[in-house]
Amino acid sequence: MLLKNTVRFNKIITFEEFQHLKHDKMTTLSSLRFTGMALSVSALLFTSCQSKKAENSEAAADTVAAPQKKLPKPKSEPLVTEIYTADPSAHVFNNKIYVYPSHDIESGIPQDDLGSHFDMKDYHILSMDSIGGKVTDNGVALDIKDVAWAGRQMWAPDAAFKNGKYYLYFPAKDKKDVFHIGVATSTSPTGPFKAEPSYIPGSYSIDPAVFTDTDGKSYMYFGGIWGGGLQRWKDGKYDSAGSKTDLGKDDQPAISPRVALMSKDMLTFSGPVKEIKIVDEKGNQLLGKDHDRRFFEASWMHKYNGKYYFSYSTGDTHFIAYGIGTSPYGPFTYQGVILNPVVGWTNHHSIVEIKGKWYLFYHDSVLSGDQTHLRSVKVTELKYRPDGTIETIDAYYK
Ligand code: FUB
Repeated sequence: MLLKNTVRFNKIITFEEFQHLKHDKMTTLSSLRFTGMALSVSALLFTSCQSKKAENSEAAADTVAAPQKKLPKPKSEPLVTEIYTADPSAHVFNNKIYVYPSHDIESGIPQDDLGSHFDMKDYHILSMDSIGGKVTDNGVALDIKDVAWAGRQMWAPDAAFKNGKYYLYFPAKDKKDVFHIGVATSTSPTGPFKAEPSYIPGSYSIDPAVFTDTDGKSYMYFGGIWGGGLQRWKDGKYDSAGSKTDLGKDDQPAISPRVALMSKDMLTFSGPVKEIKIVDEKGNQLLGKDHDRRFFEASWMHKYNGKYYFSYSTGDTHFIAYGIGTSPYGPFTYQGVILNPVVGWTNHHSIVEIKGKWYLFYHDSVLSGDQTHLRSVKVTELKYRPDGTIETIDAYYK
């Protein structure tokens, strides 16, 4: 009933207006539409007292905005189109490429700032022999009904190979509706995976990314603010009355992503969870108000020429940004943007070297007509400049 009382408006805005809007709330930003040089905004206004006539004329718009006309022309196509996929974590195991994505579905949950509309229930793993080659969807690898501790929302996963086993790491809300990170194992990279009875002790929030260094040590990077709830975790303790967004302290250091050393069996953390510092060129931590650069979610770690590259999404400003450091624990000095905003609210990626070339796996919502919770995984080449910085990628033709 609430969403049937919906009024939609369209407007052409200037680039400056767009920059301003980028800092607005999720519910408005998710409906941004790009139209070449101009940008079209389709926003939803919720009212509870529209006339009967208005209710009838908008009856078709009672879940999410219908796919709308002009979207920018993408440079890459979805890896698969039979299902919606997002949050791709790509790996090469035994010379084959595996992508561990979220499996987006339409479950009818209305959109909100906590991401309740991302109501995923299982994982499918994609595989291919080469970039541009045939992509196989290997079916359900893990279903939420087979995870004893999980209540809802299977979000962005990652995977690792060690000890002759494959490990699938995944965030989900527990039965008390708080995000933690689980692990499941398999003898095959495509599953099926068997989940451990409980989540990883000491784990919390979302978006695990597991990186194995050249010395064989593995680390999990994790965390996400707003719906991911990282702002509610201080010193490993959960504050159920905490903020729904961030700390609300613009001039204090922004909330930090987390890292933990993995145990040898890859099932637990073997050291304390640590905070990661992302700093500017003067060594000062990025501040809460620095929405264009501060960490929001979607951690990824890769190593290039002996340096550690920590990349992440800036969330409400929609960039994939990165910093470089000399230790897997940071600090990481902010360098710039790897991927400009894509169609859809979220931006999430992974970076992997395949046969001597580097690739960025990412997602957007072009295939679903800009429905922000129905995304598709894509891939494009990533290039380094001679000084080791990364060339910014734009996923669309101008
Ligand atoms: O897919 C659900 C959430 O959206 C992920 O966990 C975030 O990184 C964002 O992509």
